[in-house]
Amino acid sequence: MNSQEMRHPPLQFAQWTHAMQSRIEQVLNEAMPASTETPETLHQAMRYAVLGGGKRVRALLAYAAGEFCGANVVEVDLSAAAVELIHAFSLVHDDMPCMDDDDLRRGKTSTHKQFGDATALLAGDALQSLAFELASSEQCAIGAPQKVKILHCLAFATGSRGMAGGQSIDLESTGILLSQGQLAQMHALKTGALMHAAAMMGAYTAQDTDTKKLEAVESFAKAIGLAFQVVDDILDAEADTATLGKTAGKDAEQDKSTYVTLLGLATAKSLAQSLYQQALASLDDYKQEADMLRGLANFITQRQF
Ligand code: GRG
Repeated sequence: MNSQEMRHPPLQFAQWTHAMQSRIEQVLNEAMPASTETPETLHQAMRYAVLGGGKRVRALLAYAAGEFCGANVVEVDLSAAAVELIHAFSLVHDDMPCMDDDDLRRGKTSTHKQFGDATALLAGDALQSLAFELASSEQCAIGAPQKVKILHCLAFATGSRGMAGGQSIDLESTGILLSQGQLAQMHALKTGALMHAAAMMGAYTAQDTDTKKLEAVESFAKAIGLAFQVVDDILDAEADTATLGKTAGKDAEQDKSTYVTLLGLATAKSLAQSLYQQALASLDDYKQEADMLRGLANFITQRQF
């Protein structure tokens, strides 16, 4: 694979992305309680936070890793939905005044501004529970051993050694200049852990995936998870609020260490490029079965929002 070719992803990847984004929207729509079901306000807030927005990168990672390992797309659906629900839950809580305090998310008013803090808190909690309910449900048509691995992976990535831990470090680090190593560690937990889980959940869906393939997914996910965050820092510094659908320049405003403040824009961009190459290198031993993962690496590093 010539990595330069991947800077212009084949049409096939664009079509696949579109199809998978529509698919996950439908899976989530059907899996969430109706807004008319009691308690209506809570269910409306949950649906508001999840549906009709977001790039669905984590679901795409689950689907692409599943495809790479030979899983059937239907078998990946509920894992992909679970990881998107956890992500949406984290965004709802992240936007609240006690965390990052932001009024805008995915181009619309953030959930706590729309429904109030108490309902937003409950909606986040309920989304987290729904994620585990779906991934463990009978409709999730995979074997019990795979299900246990998937649930363990998602629980670990969400907790204090994953996303919640990363957020805690983030809150404690405001106004403090972190080293590049400390920054990478914080992001590996806050953002990387869930991306890693998404990819591994897709991979675990397939039966009897060999260790070499699992290691390839693991090393791909680690590189691309960090690349995602480096690009996020670049976009926070360079893009505008309308394009991002969330408040731009937030990191500087809150005096946070970022890859841009630490390395400068040009070096941060080179780092994103080298992590992209690292992610591709994890897949060197594989042919077309890894094409959607390769396309996704390109999508993540070239994104504009
Ligand atoms: C996990 C127990 C527990 C509590 C929540 C609030 C919190 C702890 C964690 C926050 C984690 C967080 C918000 C990380 C930021 C990750 C990030 C870069 C989000 C933006 O992701 P995109 O660009 O968003 O994929 P879309 O809208 O496209 O889905």
